[in-house]
Amino acid sequence: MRLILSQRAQKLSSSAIREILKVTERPEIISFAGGLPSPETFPVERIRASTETILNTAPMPALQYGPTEGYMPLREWIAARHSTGSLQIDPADVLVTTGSQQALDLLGKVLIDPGSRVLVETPTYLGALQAFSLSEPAFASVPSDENGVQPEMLTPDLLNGARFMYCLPNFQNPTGRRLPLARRERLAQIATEAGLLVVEDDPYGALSYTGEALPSLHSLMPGNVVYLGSFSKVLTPGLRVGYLIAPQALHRKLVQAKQAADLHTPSFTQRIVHESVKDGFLDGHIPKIRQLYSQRCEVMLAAMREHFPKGVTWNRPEGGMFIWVTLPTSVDSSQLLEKAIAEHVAFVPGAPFFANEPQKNTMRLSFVTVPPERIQHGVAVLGALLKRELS
Ligand code: N5F
Repeated sequence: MRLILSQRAQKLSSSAIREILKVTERPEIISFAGGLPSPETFPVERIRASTETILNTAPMPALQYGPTEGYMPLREWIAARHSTGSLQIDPADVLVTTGSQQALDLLGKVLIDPGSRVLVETPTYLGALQAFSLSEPAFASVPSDENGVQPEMLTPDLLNGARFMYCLPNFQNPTGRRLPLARRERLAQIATEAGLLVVEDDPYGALSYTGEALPSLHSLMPGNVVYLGSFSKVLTPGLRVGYLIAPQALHRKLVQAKQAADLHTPSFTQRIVHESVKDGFLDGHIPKIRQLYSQRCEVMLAAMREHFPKGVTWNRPEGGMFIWVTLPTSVDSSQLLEKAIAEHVAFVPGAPFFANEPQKNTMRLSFVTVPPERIQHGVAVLGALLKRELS
């Protein structure tokens, strides 16, 4: 066979996370690598009951092909969930996707030409960089600090010709940071004035440890935003149900791209999600997830204070699943990872999260799937390793 790959395929590379996940499947490894939600939070009984109800009451449509746009009762539920006093969302603007990862893929396909400027945070979710990269954009990194993207840095030069800006305002992957209200408002003002489309990716928004939420960019400038949501981090990722909310002109194109990609997200899993959430289940369930994650976050922060040497810094997340660590510039975290894996601890090196100019001395730690004693042990191992590196 003569295999001639497209130029696009030749440029493809594997997600650093997915590669590391292969290693971390080994039971002896303490993994701070995956952005996997904690399986302890999966509502197995609820999903079993929903599945039975569906198979008893509506087996045929659940097992049949369905519309590309998604299962209408679920679209209605999503629209109602994201409507606020001032913002009423039309279910027609909702598109159910196969995880929000698919929304990223579809957006790349319909918005990016080779060389198109796409604005991203520094750093940003590597799965989005991977999805957009297939369409060969020119990424422009918007300067960001520990509070997130800096709207004032969106100069006319940077905005010029940008197809969209990809933004993660809540408990960002990979840094765990949350964009303060004043920056959200300023960003909304600048984007509206410039006519800039903003892609707001929000899988972690519900996981605020105190439960207190900030207004979404979508609510501040609905005409300018595509909002991406997901059931992965509040219900279960294995059902692969996410969604986007987009203005109609863009929505139509995304539907066409999805027709080509997978016809529709499985009828069965959409109905399981809907049956599980329709009676307010998440309002009781999400606080349990928040409590577990905030406890584990505290355990990791305390262990880091105890074991990490001087010169290593990190943030204190107010929600979500990640802590972002900055090491002295002499340490390359991908080399550190090899040594850590030899000692049965894994994390994700920071470099792949940068679209340009990777900061190799950074790493992402996820604390949510690891029980407290193993968090303490894993952090102690990393701390000892770092002390050796820096001595
Ligand atoms: O909705 P879903 O499950 O497709 O989630 C995709 C996604 C979209 N946007 C952001 C910001 C995300 O963090 C994710 C999921 N991220 C996980 C991570 O670790 O970064 C995915 C890890 C799971 C894996 O690659 O197996």
